[in-house]
Amino acid sequence: MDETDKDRISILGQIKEKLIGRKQDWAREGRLLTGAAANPAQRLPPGQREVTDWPVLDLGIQPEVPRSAWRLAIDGAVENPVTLDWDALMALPQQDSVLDMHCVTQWSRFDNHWQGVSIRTIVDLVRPKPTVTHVLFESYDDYTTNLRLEQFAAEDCFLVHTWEGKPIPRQHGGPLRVLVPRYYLWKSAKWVRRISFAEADRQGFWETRGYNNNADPWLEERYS
Ligand SMILES: Nc1nc2c(c(=O)[nH]1)N[C@H]1C(S)=C(S)[C@@H](COP(=O)(O)O)O[C@H]1N2
Ligand SMILES: [Mo]
Repeated sequence: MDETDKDRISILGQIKEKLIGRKQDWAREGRLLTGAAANPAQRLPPGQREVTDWPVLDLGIQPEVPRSAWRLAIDGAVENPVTLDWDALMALPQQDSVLDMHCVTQWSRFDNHWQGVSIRTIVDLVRPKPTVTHVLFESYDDYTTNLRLEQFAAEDCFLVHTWEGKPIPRQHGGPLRVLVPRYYLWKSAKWVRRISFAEADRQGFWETRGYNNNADPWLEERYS
């Protein structure tokens, strides 16, 4: 491998059309719904079970993004759009957090130790205009997902690069992924390459395929 190969972004794998179709069927059929909402004080949301491994879920494509080639654009309706490279990301204040994950396929994983940059830091850096209502994420595998601004600007939302003291592995979205722990995990974009602040909502990959736009696990907002 020469210098240029080492610094190149490669896209490994193939889109799993069958798996995507099956998940769309689940949404159409309302699979896995218990019909019982719960208070977030109950740690395990309704219809979920705790796992101790960490399942991998994606569209079948796992981009390999070397840190040297990694860039994150944060733009849209903001006063100060930026494109971060790895050094610029690491120069921002770094924080530790311990947060749970809840996947719509029914697994929840507790007490994950993360390191990364708080979304509060990102918001202070780019300064969204007062008219911003939504955020759209775009990833190196062309995955997209969307949130309302107040879901994303919550104090438990982070851009994370380290899990349990080690770099987040490629299959889980390394070098950098979003973590929005209060909502189903499809809202947490892996391999994120662009975060755009917007004055209108634009639905993402699963949101346009029958999955709930809000995605609160305690309200069992699995499907739309
Ligand atoms: N870029 C990207 N992010 C993604 C996905 C994806 O396919 N591509 N899948 C989502 C879904 S459906 C889930 S459940 C979680 C899974 O994260 P994990 O593989 O680290 O468990 O990532 C979310 N973020
Ligand atoms: Mo998922």
